Amino acid sequence: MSDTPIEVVDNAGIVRLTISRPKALNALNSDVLSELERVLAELETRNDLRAVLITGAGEKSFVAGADIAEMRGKTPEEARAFARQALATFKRLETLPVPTVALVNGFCLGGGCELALACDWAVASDNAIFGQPEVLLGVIPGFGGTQRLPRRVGPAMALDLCTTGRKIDANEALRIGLVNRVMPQAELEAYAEELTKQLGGNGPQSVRATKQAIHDGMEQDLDSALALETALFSFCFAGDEQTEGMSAFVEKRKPNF
Ligand code: CO8
Repeated sequence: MSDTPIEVVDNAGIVRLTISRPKALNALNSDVLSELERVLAELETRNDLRAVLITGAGEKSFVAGADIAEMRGKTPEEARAFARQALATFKRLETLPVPTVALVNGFCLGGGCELALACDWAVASDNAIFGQPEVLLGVIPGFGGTQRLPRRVGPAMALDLCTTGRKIDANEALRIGLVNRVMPQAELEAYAEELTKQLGGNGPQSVRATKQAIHDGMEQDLDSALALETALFSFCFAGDEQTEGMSAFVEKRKPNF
């Protein structure tokens, strides 16, 4: 087990974060959340950031939830503070200006599923297990699950998962739109590397603008959101990236972003 609960590997702006508490199946305790928030606060200031991938150490678990042992004795006030700490951290992840990818092996439960929901992409191995089992513990999802899950999979399926606490496999997660891709475990790493390379290789300004248009637009009425799209679309014509992308097409070569 590493000394720090978050391992950071930076490959020219494509950053891989690994939550590393394998003995507790990478469960999120206050230390992990504080460290994750610190790392994300640094990343959000970086202009050279291209894509962020987040995963859990080992092949058995992405994140098996919030740390139940730590939560067990909390008062309502302490529980609120813990939930707020996680919500603030996940918001930082969600609003990073670049694409974020949850790379899910094994258990992705409770706060782990909520962590994946705060990412733009989720790619899972065929051994992945998803669920919001909080009702089995006498609580409800507290790290955004009651709000991000229905936005991702619709209210009927979110109510199904959150009120039964049942676990679903990777293929059901794919079918309901909780994840984007499912891979045999042996192929997942190579796929995720290829995906982040592809995301990182596209025009960084246009990728950031796309994320902003979709995320911010989803919070607005349609006319305002379309106006936002137009503003961001025209903004793309103010930099070098559009000139390079369109010139490369006309000159029958690959763009150099
Ligand atoms: N918290 C703390 N420790 C955990 C957790 C967890 N969420 N999950 C697993 N562990 C620990 C186990 O206690 C065990 O430790 P030890 O070896 O010291 O006994 C170790 O990880 C290995 O786990 P198991 O022996 O249980 O492994 P199995 O393969 O038998 O089972 C499971 C794996 C099915 C994943 C099982 O561990 C399990 O059910 N874990 C709990 C899953 C869960 O309920 N997650 C949701 C937690 S609640 C939540 O996330 C709510 C978020 C919002 C909170 C709001 C804050 C106030």
